[in-house]
Amino acid sequence: MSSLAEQSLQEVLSAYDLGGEIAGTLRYGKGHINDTFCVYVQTPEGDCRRYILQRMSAAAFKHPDQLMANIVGVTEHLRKKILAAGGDADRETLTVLPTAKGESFYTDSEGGAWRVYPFVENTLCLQAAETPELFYASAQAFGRFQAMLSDYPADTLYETIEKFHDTENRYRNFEKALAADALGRAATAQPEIQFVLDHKADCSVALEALRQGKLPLRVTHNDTKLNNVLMDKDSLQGICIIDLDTVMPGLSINDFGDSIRFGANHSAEDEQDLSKVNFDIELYDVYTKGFLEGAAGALTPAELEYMPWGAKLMTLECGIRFLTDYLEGDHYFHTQRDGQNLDRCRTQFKLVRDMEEQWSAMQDVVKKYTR
Ligand code: ADP
Ligand code: GN1
Ligand code: MG
Repeated sequence: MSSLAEQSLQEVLSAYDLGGEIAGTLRYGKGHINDTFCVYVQTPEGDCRRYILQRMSAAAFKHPDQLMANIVGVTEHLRKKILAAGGDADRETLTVLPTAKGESFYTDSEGGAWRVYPFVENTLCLQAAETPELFYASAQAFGRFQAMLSDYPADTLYETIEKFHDTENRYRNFEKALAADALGRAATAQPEIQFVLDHKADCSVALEALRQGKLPLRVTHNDTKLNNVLMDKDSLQGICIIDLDTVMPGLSINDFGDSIRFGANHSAEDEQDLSKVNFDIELYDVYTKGFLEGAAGALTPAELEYMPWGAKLMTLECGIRFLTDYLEGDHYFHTQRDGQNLDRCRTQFKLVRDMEEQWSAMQDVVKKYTR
C-alpha cells in the first residue's frame, strides 16, 4: 500500500466541498486495486457524514478521464431506472460527488487521480458468503444490475482495461512473465506453472464462442466479487453494486463466473491451507438461482449453456493473473505479505480442479433453473 496516497490526502480533500469539517480519514475496505479511504465529516448541524475517497490505481487504469466518463454515464442511467421503479437512488447506486470545480475527479500534483462517493450507510460488505441466503441475495443484485444495463448504449463505453477478460491474452502475458522470470520465482511455482500450461486450450473456450457469434457482448460489470455489492443491514438484500471501474462490454457468463469464483467456497482467496479450499456446489446452486431471477430472462440459451464455463474460466483466469503478478514482482494486486499472490493462485487452481470434478453437476444445476 502506498504512503504516497496518504501524503496527498490534504491536497485532495481541499479540492472538494464535503459540507462540513473533516474529522478524520482512514484507510478502508479490502479491495486489491484502488487506494480507498473513508472520510469522516462533521456537518454544521453536528451530524457525522461519511464519504469514500479513492485514488484510482495507476497500474490498472491508464485513462482515469475515460474511466470516470463511464462511471458517470452508468450511474446516471442506473439512477433514472431506480427512480422510475420507485427505488431510493441514493442507496441503490453509487453517486459520483464532483469536485468544488464541478469535475468528476481530481488529479493531484503527483498525477494521482481521485474520486469521491457518498458512503452508502447501513450496509454490509461481505468478504465471504456467510449464509446461502446472503449469497443468493448478492446474486439477485448482480443479475438485476445486468438487466438494468441491458439497454445501456455499449458503444459509448470506453475499454478501461484493454483485454480485461481476454483469457487467451492473459495466457500470453503469463508466458511472457515465465520466459522473463525477472525475479527467479518460477522455480518456486512449478506445479502452478504446469497447471496453466495444461489448461491452455480452455483459455479459448468462451472467446471462441464469442467469435462464432454464439455468445453476445453485453454491458457487464466484469468484477462481480461479493465485496463489490453492498447489502442492506436490515433487509439483508443486495442493494448497491459498487466498484464500477470495469463496467464495459463483456460476457454475462463472466459476471456470473467471477461471483462463483470468489463466493462459492468457504475460504479466503489467499488461504494457505488448501484442505480448507473447496468449491461448494450448494452455493453454486443458490447463486445460479438468484442470478437467473435477477437477470429476468435476459440471457440466451447459449449463455445459459456456457454458465459453468464462466465459473471455471474466471477462476482459471484469475489464478493465471495472480501467478503472472507473482512472477513479475507483485506490481498489480495489492499484497500484505510475501508469496500472497502465489497463495491466491493456488486457491484458484484448487477451485478449478474441484469444478472439473463436479462438471456435470454444475451443468445440471443450470438445467434445473432453466427448464
Ligand atoms: P477496489 O477496486 O480496490 O476493490 P472498491 O471500489 O471495491 O475498490 O472499494 C473498496 C471497498 O470500499 C469496498 O469493498 C467497500 O467495502 C468500500 N466501498 C466502496 N464504495 C463504497 C460506498 N460508496 N459506500 C460504502 N462502502 C464503499
Ligand atoms: C481485483 O478491485 P477488486 O479488488 O474488487 C481485480 C479483479 C480480480 C480480483 C481478485 C480491476 O478486484 O479483476 O478478479 O481483484 N480488479 C481489477 O480478487 O483488476
Ligand atoms: Mg472492489
